[in-house]
Amino acid sequence: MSRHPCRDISSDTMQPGTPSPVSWRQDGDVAVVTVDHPPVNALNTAVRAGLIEAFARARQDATIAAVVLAGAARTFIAGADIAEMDRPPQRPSTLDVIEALEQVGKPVIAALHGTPLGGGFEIALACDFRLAAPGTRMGLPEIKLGLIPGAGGTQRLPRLVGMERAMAMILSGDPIAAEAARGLGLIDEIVEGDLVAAAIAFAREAIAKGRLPARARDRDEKLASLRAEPRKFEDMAAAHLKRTRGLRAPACAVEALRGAISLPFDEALAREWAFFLELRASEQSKAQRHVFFAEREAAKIPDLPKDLPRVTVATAAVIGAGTMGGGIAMCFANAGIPVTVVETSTAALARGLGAVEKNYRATVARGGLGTDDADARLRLITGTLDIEAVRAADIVIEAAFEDMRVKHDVFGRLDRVAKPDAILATNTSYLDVDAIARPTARPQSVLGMHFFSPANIMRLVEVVRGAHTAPATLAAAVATARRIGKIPVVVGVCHGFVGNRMHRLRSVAAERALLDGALPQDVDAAMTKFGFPMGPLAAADLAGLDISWGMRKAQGLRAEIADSLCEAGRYGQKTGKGFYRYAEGARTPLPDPEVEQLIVAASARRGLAQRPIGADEIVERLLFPMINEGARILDEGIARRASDIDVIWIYGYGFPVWRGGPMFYADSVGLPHIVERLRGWAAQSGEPGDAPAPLLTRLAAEGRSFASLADAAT
Ligand code: 3H9
Repeated sequence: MSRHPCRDISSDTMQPGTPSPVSWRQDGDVAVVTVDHPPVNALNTAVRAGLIEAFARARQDATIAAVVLAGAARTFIAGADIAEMDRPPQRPSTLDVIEALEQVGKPVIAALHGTPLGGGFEIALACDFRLAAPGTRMGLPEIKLGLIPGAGGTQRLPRLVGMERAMAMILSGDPIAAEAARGLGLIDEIVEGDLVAAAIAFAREAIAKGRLPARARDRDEKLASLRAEPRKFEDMAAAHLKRTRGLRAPACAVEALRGAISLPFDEALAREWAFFLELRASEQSKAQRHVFFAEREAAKIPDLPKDLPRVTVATAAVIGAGTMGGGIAMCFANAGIPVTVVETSTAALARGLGAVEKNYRATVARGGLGTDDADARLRLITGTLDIEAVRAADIVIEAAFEDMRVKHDVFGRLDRVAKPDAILATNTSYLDVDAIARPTARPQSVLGMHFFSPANIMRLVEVVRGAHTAPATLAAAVATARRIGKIPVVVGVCHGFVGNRMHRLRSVAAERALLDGALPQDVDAAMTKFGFPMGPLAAADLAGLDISWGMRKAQGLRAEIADSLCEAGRYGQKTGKGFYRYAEGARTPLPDPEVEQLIVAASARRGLAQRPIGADEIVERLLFPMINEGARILDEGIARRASDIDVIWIYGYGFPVWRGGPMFYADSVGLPHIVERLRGWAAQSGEPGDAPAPLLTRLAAEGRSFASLADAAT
């Protein structure tokens, strides 16, 4: 009878005649079991069934004395099949696989390469020995999907490396390199050359020695002392849980880990499994799984010809050494690509490069980078006042002042000096990319690459495809963005593209909520409770209110409250006053009675009656108009997929990943509810722009969701 606790899940039989993704070959008395299920050997039902069959055969076959378990092609097993998780769990489970493995009764050696992750790493932890190829990165990333390890990871890992390391690995989800794993005793040997051949040789030695090490489940030496000092566990857990507000998985991970010191192994395993099933069915994990696939989908541009030449960027140039230009230059240097920064004055160049150096030194001081690494990166960044220096660059990113005349001047010069096949990108956040391309004789080489601030940290890049951008330029820009560690999302040309266009609607809605009676601290508290790391008004204070004021003035627009604040010299944190006040040198927003008076006066001028507004209403009022704009953006083909909009908001604007992004969130709320609310507000305001967008109305009426939409054209 099955020893583990997942007996209740339904059983699935493999389609007869389907070739198994798990192969078996014999090298003398060593069985080599190989998982071959591209692209990453994910543990789907067929892989699990194949592994159980192979382990049973190894147990029964008297000619077999040891087993090597390996992965074909690019990696060992990279975890459970995430795509299967939207369906009910199927037997056999990964726990069944591990039970079969532990019953082999002969040495089982895991031959690890690529990314042994999640369930794949958990299987490896149950093996008797683990060898790894150099460069292997292994770990338990389940937390990033709103899950916890469900196949013994929370029990075997602390037994092998101690609770402190195990908790850090499980709660961060970050993988560790083979060398670090070797240091922790997780890996027996790092093997250069033919990994499987080395594992077979290792197996022969193990057979010759005749004795197996204690299995991970039976080891206790790394946990015994912690049992005597339970306070230590609580302190570790509290430190990890400090920053996980709103998330269920980290709390479950801690509880499952607690089982490793408070319960017998099998009971703790049952508890881990129960948490895993709870999380697997949770809205938070569904949202995070959606984001996992959305992020990968966003990089796909289906209408590009398949046979485009591969462009490799060897050198880059950035025009402008301001905050954005410096940050973008760091992205290239961090990826090992030499980059030239062009400025117009010695002072601006010195200031910009000085800021970059300060940034690297701060990272070194925090322990995030070695001094040698920082120096090497700094050496890759060269400053110049001579635009001729871009001649060698494969990509030029313009990060100059947001003014069309400045952009025209820069692109006119770039056209004269850049090499013929260089990518010419603008980092504009709002301006028309087609207009920016106009002074060049090569609009096919021009596009937008909109980085987010701070550019060296934020992962999003909106890649803006102009009317004349050539497919090869677009593909090369997307590939370059990925190479420098960014998440590129292709968008079309419109004012503010996707992110800032929706963001403007949220700012307008926040203004309206203030005019109707909410206080800045109410708005921000509602949005941080929803899951944003910072409220929109505190974030506006941080960015500087004068920037959007300037833009509104240029467009003849007015924001009653934000403009009144600027007129009173309150530009945000930089002046110590904005929507909030700030103590000298401090960044904590403090409610300010002066602002309250200013809001009441603005509201009275408009003849509005103020009333208290609850947190739920604030969230709806700020998010639903944004979602409505997202529907228009989709309808116009500015974004290709609803999920692309989700990726933009998660990686560019701090939308909580466990809500899945605004469009996924809209689907989870229900589109009819959003349409009803928008209709109500539009009736009150009388503004036609507040009415529900045609696409949103149609989907709601048809009982459909944003997720049901096929690709739109970008
Ligand atoms: C788990 O294991 C729970 C356990 O505790 C079990 C409990 C019982 N499933 O990222 P890439 C696809 S939870 C399905 O572009 P890379 C991906 O969608 C799981 N599909 O490549 C993409 O498809 P497409 C724990 C997966 O080289 C293609 O593979 N494991 C999975 O940049 C290539 O992916 C994880 O969380 C999967 N597990 O990075 C690992 N993984 O080409 C998640 C990938 O159609 N995966 N795909 O777009 C990763 O972190 C990265 O994909 C990996 C490769 C590092 C493996």
